[in-house]
Amino acid sequence: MFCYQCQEAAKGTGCTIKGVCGKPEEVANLQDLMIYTLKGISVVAQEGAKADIKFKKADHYTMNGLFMTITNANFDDAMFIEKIKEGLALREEMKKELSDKGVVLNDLHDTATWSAESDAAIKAKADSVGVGVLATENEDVRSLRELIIYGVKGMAAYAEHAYNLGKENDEIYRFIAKALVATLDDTLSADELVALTLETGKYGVDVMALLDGANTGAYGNPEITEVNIGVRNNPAVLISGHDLKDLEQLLKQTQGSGVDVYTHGEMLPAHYYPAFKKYDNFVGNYGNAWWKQKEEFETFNGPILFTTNCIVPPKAEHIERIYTTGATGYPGCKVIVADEKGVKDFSEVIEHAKRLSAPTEIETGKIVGGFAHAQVFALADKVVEAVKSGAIKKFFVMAGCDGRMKSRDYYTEFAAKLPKDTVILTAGCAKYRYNKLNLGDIAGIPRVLDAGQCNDSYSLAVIALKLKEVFELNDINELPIAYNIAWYEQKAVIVLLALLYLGVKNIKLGPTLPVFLSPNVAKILVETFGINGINNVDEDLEQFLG
Ligand code: FSO
Ligand code: SF4
Repeated sequence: MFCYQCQEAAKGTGCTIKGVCGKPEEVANLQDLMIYTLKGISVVAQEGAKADIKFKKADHYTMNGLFMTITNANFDDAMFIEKIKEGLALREEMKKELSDKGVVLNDLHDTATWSAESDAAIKAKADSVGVGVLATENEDVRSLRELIIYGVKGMAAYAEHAYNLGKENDEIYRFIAKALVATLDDTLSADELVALTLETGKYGVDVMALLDGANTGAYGNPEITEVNIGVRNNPAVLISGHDLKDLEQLLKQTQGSGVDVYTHGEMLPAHYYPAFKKYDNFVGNYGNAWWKQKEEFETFNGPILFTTNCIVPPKAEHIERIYTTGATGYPGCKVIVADEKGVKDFSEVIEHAKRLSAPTEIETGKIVGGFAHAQVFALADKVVEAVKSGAIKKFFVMAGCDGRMKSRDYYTEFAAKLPKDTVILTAGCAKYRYNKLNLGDIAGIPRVLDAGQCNDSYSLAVIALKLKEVFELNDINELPIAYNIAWYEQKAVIVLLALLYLGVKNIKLGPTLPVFLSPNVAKILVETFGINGINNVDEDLEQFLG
């Protein structure tokens, strides 16, 4: 195996024996074969596109397959083998349809022609492509190809949440296919791949806008909300991940059952949506960011439902109360599959909760959030006034991911040391590094404004663009907004590319720069966009405020 797609890649170079995330070699290789298969399907889909033939099934298959390979989403080798078999059959169906319509397919790449009947043959193929990343010898080309693939993985994840709410954008699917095929093209120059990277960012903006519209269209605009972090004395289900449609179905099905529902990790912002407030068993948020789940699942006592990453390989005794759905999976954990109408039956999870104890309290109190674009626009007068009067000197966008590395203590320290006339704009699980610090408020505006999940970084961009308009500036970079972003996995990659596409400069990215950036590609990002790594809190504060 060779994997270097996340911030925790071993030794700052890549995982080669087993993932730091817990991904075994066999699964890593199958994930690479999954991507290989998706490239082949995209090759055929592209041929179809030339003849104006669309393959809706392939669009959805590709979206889900990409999502399954995101860090901490799916550790189940059997699920990958099934999915790959499904993909090979789909690819052959697509070819048949094309040939029936008179499209001649010549000289197809191996990704579009390989086949395997048995599980053993699939595993053998997986082992042969399992270091596929390194097969691209030129390190700059490899770096750009992988940067594009990781961006597209994040894009697919967001597209799938929107799709679950009935919202799609065919152009996004077309781009995903185009991008995957481009990573097979040895004739593309580094400059062309750089251009494609920026184009990935454009579709990153589009997909986040699509998901924002899907979420707010279905559940209303997030509004200022106090979220309880304590517990009640009923049995309960803990729901994690980002999928609001899954949450809605769980809430409906738990009504009147005596079972409560709590959010974990990235599901916290669900509390900000008006539509979920009517459920009186939707009690609060339990615990912190994804990487603390082992301890927190121990004390939660009830069943846990994963709707997306981040899954940490569970303790053996927790496996029987962990359920997965959507793109997620872990060997031994029950999978809840949707029917053709997208309906999921969570009765087994709810019945399971009834047999177990109520959660053990680990903290008490409340956290405040709900500052997505509409809520901030509603407060715009107050915010603009505070900036004009000098009460707010600067905003710090501290969006992104949390992670287990000690070096991330930096973000807690940075938030705590920020001058009192600054405001943090956050989104994603990065917020858990400082959302319980009680940083106070400025004239009634909390000093930590949480817009929501990592995809709601879109809101932060919309807010910045609005402020640019209000202050009549020519460039988004003239605003008193600084960017100190933490990344972990591939959704953060698409968020970053989206910000670059919108023209945001001088982003500080940490706790370490992606190891998949070759020195030359990193240099381009530094020179073109001013991207830079973190140093230490005091020096960085001086650089930002100086
Ligand atoms: Fe966090 Fe995990 Fe949302 Fe990521 S839960 S790390 S960027 O999956 O998706 O912010
Ligand atoms: Fe390593 Fe990250 Fe890949 Fe897991 S996802 S194998 S931790 S680089």
